Amino acid sequence: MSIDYVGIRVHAETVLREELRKGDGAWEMNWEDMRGVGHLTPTEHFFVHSHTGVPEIDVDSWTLTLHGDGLRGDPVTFDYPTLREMPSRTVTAFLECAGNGRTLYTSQQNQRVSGTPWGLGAIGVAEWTGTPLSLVLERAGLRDDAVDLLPRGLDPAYVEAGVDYGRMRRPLPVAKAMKDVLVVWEMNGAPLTPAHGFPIRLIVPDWVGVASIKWLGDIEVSTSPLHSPWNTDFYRLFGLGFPPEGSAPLTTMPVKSAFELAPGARLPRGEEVLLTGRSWSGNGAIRSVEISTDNGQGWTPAHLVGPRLPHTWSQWQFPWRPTTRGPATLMARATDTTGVTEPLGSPYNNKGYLWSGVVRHPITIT
Ligand SMILES: Nc1nc2c(c(=O)[nH]1)N[C@H]1C(S)=C(S)[C@@H](COP(=O)(O)O)O[C@H]1N2
Ligand SMILES: [Mo]
Repeated sequence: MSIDYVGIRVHAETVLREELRKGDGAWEMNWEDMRGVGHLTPTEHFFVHSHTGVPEIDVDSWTLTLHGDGLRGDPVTFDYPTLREMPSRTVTAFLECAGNGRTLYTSQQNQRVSGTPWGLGAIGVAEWTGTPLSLVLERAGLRDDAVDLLPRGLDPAYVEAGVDYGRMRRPLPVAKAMKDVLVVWEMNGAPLTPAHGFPIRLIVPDWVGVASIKWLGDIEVSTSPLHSPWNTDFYRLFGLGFPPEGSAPLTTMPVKSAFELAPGARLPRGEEVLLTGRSWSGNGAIRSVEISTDNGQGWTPAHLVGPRLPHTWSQWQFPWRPTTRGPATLMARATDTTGVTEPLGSPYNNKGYLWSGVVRHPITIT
């Protein structure tokens, strides 16, 4: 089924699946659905994380306004056709929620955390097409002494426990904005779907997903540091071992690995299976991946296939013949080009952000 949405045909499923599964505007990718699929996550499988609801935006009257003391002059407004005529770039990049893997704090470390109960599927890789934010900022008259931006979404205000936090907005340093942030209108070769931010969103490569503001409406440009609840109250590490105000605001996503296999999958004894999966890191490309089928006693290199590039995942394969019936645990650990390897555990923080430990993937040999 498809429906007409402000002149663009999209799968109704893409809009409606937001209501499904995790509730609360959260929809998770199933890792087993990525097996045999190629490098990109098909849009209909891509995870969705929306804090309030999907705004209905009329693209003909939609505009993006840049304003603030970090501009040389008055506010500058861009409409949709103007943006789309700017020089464009297509980048393959992962987008991952800061809370991806949150349930592992509880299942593997017996710790209590709060937030959307993601497994490992709050990640996807897409081809994003848009114009560099640096060009938009230059056209708007960016001052040399501007330090922070505050991109803001057009979705309704976020209200939690009776507190109105206002519309989604998270400070973004000018240095990151000038480096590699894209003002995006296409995902996997098609206009953004409503769930993923139509008509325009940011993509902030390698950083926590919350930085990639959807349904972009305006950007404050400032010569002094900016704050919003999304870099003060949320998206910092809180808990024992962290200062009362939390860690520094979260930026880069840590290295992770996942099998393209359902948790609890059943594999036949004595038959060779090709285990497949993907590893990624916000620090850079993946250098190597190792697999353990015996609870982490022995580790054997997996075979990396396809591109090994920064900002995206690397796919890998590992042929394996299980020999003993019963429950078993598969583990994969990757090392990125900065030399960081997934440790066995992840440092606790009470909102369960930035899971970074090796995942114990339960299976049964039959
Ligand atoms: N305006 C707006 N932007 C947003 C959000 C939101 O709720 N509103 N959610 C953020 C979070 S927490 C994540 S993880 C990503 C998810 O993007 P996706 O739904 O396209 O996968 O969007 C980010 N951008
Ligand atoms: Mo998120």
